[in-house]
Amino acid sequence: MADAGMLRFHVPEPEVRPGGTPDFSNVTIPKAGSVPRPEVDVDPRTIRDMAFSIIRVLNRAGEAVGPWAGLLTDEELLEGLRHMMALRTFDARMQMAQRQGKTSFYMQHLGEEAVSCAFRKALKPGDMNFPTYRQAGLLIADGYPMVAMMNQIYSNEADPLKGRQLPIMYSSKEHGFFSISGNLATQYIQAVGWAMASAISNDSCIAAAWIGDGSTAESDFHAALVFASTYKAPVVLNVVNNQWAISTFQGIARGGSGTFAARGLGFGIPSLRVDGNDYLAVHAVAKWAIERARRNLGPTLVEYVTYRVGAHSSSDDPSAYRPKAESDAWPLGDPIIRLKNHLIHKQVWTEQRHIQAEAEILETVIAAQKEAESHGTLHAGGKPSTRDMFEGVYAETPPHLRRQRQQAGV
Ligand SMILES: Cc1ncc(C[n+]2csc(CCOP(=O)(O)OP(=O)(O)O)c2C)c(N)n1
Ligand SMILES: [Mg+2]
Repeated sequence: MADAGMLRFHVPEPEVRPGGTPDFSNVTIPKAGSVPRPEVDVDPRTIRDMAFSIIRVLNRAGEAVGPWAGLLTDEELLEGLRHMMALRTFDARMQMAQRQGKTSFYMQHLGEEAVSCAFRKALKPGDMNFPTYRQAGLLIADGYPMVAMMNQIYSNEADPLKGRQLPIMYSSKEHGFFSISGNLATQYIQAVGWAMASAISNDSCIAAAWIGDGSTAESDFHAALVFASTYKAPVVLNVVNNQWAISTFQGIARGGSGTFAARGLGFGIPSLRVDGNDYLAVHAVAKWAIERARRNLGPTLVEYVTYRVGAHSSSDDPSAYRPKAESDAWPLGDPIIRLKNHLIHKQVWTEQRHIQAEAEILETVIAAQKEAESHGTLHAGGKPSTRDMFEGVYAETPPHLRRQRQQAGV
């Protein structure tokens, strides 16, 4: 039969599978400092190529170079390093707590710490994030107590969310962290709506939407872009491309668009790609996008190019779908090591002080964990009251819930 009559469709496949040799030669990495920094009121049509490049500040020698460098003081950089180290240590302890049965579920940020930690420092109090489950750095870098996060993970008697949410789905209005939803992408359109509401009420607070590469396949992502571009909403549209969506590689959700940032171009939204493992670059690009929102210049789409080094969650085993050494081959390195090397290069940090800081941070995290565990863990100690299930949900309890509450005797 003639080939012309045979219809086909295409299923993208990752370059390498378990057992193969990791290969990222298809990921083009521009030199640090090589991407220009346009004015924030630039005509979006003139910067379309930025959706296909990668803004980078830290070079291999640990120097900060180019037009996006120089925004942070040494003190701010040292603080950033501590935030990322704290998040990594917190993750390791909580992952272990999950294995010990103290919580049912955990999700790590390994390799992606710079994205949420650096972005938070570019925001102002009152700004609102609409995060996914992989942005706990927004809380840590804003000084939200680790004990409160652990109480939530343990669903114990001090859980601020009273056991109503899956572990790690934090919520804190005071810290600009909107309740996480397990239904992926719903938060993206909510962020745009919140930003529009902020403008309607003549406020000065902006919104930040967060989504993973895989979840951009959802309709909500596209609907959010329509609203954001049409109404020039004061929102930053963040896409964290960590190469994987559980076992699905990023090529599936990206499809033919070349990059995730390029998705914004069809909407006339300025769209940038940034090295997600470069604390300085993430912060600089976040500042640029946030200033655009604050100055009523409209939305910006930012793709953070990073790599999910850990498993998707405590329920996942990545050795089933990708080579074990793939993370070692990732060409953008590790965000903590890169910032550490930069600070050592600047002579404001040493290997010795780094080791000491690791020990101090571990001690702080263990102390927080002890305190949280004194309020209970999944199967032991204090629990939220059954009563909490009925309270704080409706202004007036509907009759069927009143009946259920009576039956439960609470
Ligand atoms: C609407 C919806 N579809 C599917 C899922 C199941 N699910 C949970 S996480 C996930 C992968 C998301 O990947 P990505 O958006 O790349 O974020 P990452 O986990 O890599 O940070 C999927 C498919 C879900 N929670 N919600
Ligand atoms: Mg992903």
